[in-house]
Amino acid sequence: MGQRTLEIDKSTALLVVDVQNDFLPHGALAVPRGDEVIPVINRVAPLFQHVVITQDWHPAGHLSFSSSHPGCEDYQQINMPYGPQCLWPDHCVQGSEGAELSDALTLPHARLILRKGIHQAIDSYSAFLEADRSTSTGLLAWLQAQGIKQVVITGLATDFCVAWTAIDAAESGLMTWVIEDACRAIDIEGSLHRAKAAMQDAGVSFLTSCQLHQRC
Ligand code: VGL
Ligand code: ZN
Repeated sequence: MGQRTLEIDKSTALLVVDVQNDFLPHGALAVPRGDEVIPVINRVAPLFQHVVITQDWHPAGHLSFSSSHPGCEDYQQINMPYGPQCLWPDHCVQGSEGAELSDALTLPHARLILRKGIHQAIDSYSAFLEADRSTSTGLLAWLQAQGIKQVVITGLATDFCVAWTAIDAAESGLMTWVIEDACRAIDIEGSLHRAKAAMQDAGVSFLTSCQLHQRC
């Protein structure tokens, strides 16, 4: 089986997914060891001409919050009109400190900060398509307008926003890579294992940051 190698060129974009205070240690929806992705992302970002940052950005009272469903608990699954939805602690509320990007990120050349999950009644793990699977964020059109054909994905969380973003990218025809050591997972009830299998099925490729630097 031929191992693909990543060549970073002007048609390649780095996506930095949801590296926000609420997903970091002590945050409202802390991803275990989520802070460890930051130095890796800071190290690889200068290799890319195009950098896009995403930001989970929910209105207060968002329907993905368990607090919006009396009697429900965090991490419980409920049925929404668009399908199953995991309920989360309140997180990444628009304008809150928890919703801010980590100030330890150094990405001065990033060109686009895309906010997602902005509709009260629709979640959006993916940076491309919201959870109703039909509302577009506009990211694909933006990338296409820049001539982007390949995306390299980093950030939080591997099993939710990174995975859904990677799967939608691959299914949109973009060559899609995930830098494994630049991501960390929430991992509830086998979610990481399922997400990795789904990414593989969609044709997503995996690599490590040291392969990318060609120093290992
Ligand atoms: C995320 C759960 C809820 C993520 C966002 O960024 O992976 N996970 N909202
Ligand atoms: Zn969210």
